[in-house]
Amino acid sequence: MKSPIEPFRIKVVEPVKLLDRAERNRMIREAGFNVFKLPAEAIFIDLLTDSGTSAMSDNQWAGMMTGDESYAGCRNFYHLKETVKDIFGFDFILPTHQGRAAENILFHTMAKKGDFIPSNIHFDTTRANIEFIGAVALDCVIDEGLDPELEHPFKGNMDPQKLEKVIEEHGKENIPLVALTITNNSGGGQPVSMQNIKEISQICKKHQLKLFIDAARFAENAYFIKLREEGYADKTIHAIVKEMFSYADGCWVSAKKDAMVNIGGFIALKDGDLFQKLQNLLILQEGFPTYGGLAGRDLEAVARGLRDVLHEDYLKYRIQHTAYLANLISEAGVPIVKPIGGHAVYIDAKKFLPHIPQSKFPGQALTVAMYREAGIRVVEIGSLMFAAKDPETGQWKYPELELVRLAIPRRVYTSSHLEYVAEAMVKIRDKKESLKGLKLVYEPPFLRHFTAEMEEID
Ligand code: P70
Repeated sequence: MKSPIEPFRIKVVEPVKLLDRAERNRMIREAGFNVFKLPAEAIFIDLLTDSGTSAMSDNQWAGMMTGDESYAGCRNFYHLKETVKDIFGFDFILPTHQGRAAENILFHTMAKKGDFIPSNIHFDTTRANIEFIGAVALDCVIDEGLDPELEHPFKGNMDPQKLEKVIEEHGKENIPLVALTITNNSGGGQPVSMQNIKEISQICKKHQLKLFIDAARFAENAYFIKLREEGYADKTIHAIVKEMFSYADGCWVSAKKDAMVNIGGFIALKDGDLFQKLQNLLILQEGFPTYGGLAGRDLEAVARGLRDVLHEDYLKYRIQHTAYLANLISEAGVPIVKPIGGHAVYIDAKKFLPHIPQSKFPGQALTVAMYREAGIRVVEIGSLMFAAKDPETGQWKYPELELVRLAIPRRVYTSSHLEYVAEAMVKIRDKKESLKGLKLVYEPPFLRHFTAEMEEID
């Protein structure tokens, strides 16, 4: 496969350095085998996340200089509000400092202890915010979405029958909202089809339930609809996005992904009464409603990033760039989630390292190996992130998928960086039997992957 051509040129560069093997070994030990605890300067290629790590365009940087830092009513807020209305169709917007702050405000306002919130698959911060208030986060993705090898164009889809069953079992009065994560990050960055958004929306309307979209990667999802869904090939991304959100009551966005900023987020919605209620908590926790935890300049960068990401030449390159790495890894015989998602390549660690059981964190073992081998930082999305103790039986429950994610920051790495990553994967493949499992020596009560510490098991 040919490497895709970047539809931009590089104006600013940032040096990166590869530490030698002995130093990398020391660093990963000192970090408790948790890559979140590594200093970024000890990393050569950072594929930990595509969140907040993208390169802003010259247009976004120019916009930063037009930041109006007034406490109330800054012009950049109005620019963002207009942009959101034009792209997503929502009248009301509440800026937040990032996605999880939006989740916190939304769920604290709308949900209570004992409620149920269905989604295709909740992302970890969403799940944690829901569970923190004593509500239950339910995943209703289609069965195909849980099989890493199965090819399906829209593996992020929610199963309408599973949703109907949840509504019947728990009662619509206990469901404050239905969520849809697009693209479905925890399921391999897989898209949700327009047809599915429409169908889920119809079920919600039938039961008078609100539908909210977790829209961090909305543009990548729209591009997949254009590529894969009948009737959308000739539509603009802008038109596809508008239609996607026309079926929802609102959305929350971590702007650190497709809006291509280093920090930012927002909630956008149709309902003015709900907006008023959300605003109260926003003021308490984030800031005045026209800045919500961000500087005026940050709001401007979000507004411009939302426009940048709609460019089709960019999205074409973005999806091909991810596919380029995925194909190199797959051709080397390393099992990956298929079809290839938008923002990342996901390796099936359960299949790749069958000698390490989930109780010994095979995904994390591979993550540690990537750093040791080549100074590459990736992230485990498996038992370290999601395994939970059943409160009744005390037994550990392990997630179906044990993945390692190689997330690709937007407009940051070239194809030769990706080739280096694939070469490192080949070296690990050749000695994979020697990789060791891990045990936890410290774990916090929630979102444990961020701060847990581990030891290798001999
Ligand atoms: C990621 C980051 C954040 C996220 C998301 C979706 C679909 C909400 C949020 C929260 C988080 C992460 C994971 C591993 C390593 C580093 C960072 N996703 N919804 O990389 O948004 O981060 O702005 O609070 O994907 O996928 P925010």
